Amino acid sequence: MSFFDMKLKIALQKQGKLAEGSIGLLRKCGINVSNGLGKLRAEASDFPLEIYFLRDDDIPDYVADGVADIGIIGENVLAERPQPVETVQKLGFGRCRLSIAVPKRSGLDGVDSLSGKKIATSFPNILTAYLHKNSVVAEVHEVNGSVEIAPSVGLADAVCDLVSSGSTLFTNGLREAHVVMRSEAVLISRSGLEGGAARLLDLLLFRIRSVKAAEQNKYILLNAPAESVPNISRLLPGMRSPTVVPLAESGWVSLQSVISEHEFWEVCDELKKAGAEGILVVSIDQMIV
Ligand code: PRT
Ligand code: ZN
Repeated sequence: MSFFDMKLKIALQKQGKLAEGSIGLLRKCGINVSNGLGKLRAEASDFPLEIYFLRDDDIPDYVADGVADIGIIGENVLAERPQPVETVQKLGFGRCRLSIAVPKRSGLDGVDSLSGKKIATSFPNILTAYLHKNSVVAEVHEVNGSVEIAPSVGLADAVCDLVSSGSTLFTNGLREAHVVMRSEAVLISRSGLEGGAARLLDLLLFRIRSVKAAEQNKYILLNAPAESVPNISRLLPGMRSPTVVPLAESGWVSLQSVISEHEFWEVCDELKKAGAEGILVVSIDQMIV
């Protein structure tokens, strides 16, 4: 098969917390996927990509076995059940933490207080390693799903589960006591991917990194007196240096640059003190660095 007939095969979660973010990321990379209801396989129209929709837990197996070349999963899945795959890129969505939570009025608190207790979890390996590291001997009770109800039905004293907003814990009368690990969505690939698939992965990674760089940065435009350009340039160095264009009103310029989102708020006051006016901050779609 020639390089031009090849397709990179990616495994994505069919339904759940990562499904929307995964398709959304591809869309931002200019790759559109029609995920018809109930479909298990789809093709992208504008990139040589074949998509398999699977349960998230099955994705590392499919990638390790070579059925798919790459996949998107939460880091927690691999941490629980390591597989011979490589993590090639953190993706910045699907952020959550795996935490030990205890009933609000249980009196349980420090890690030591878990000694001899029963903890329900879908992540027995990660939890066992965490307890071992903290020299705590507790009973790890594996459950699949609805972990948060285990204490109220008398199945366990505490839970170890994924948390994002914390509202599930709250509504079940639980309090987050210890963060065991933090996780986000990652792109994984089969170890030793080579040939056409490796080249297509490089092309895809280039797009993903451009999208991620763009998400972390803003395009900024402002007006300022010409004499303040050196000062403002120091605050907004941009990718090389800011663009400076004269305004129709003499003695004034428009200054344009790129700045990381969090830095913007840090320098905003200083920009104003340096004489900046009419500051516009604009989102960037792609950023080729
Ligand atoms: O059917 P399939 O097996 O594919 O789905 P699943 O039910 O196993 O997975 P899913 O969709 O729940 O999670 C997929 C991945 O999303 C996880 O492996 C994590 O990496 C990531 N992720 C991010 C989360 C959450 N946030 C999350 N909040 N996974 C699960 N949750 C659940 C958590 O288990 C709890 O029930 O959401 C609830 C807590 O949410 P909050 O907002 O109330 O704290
Ligand atoms: Zn799952």
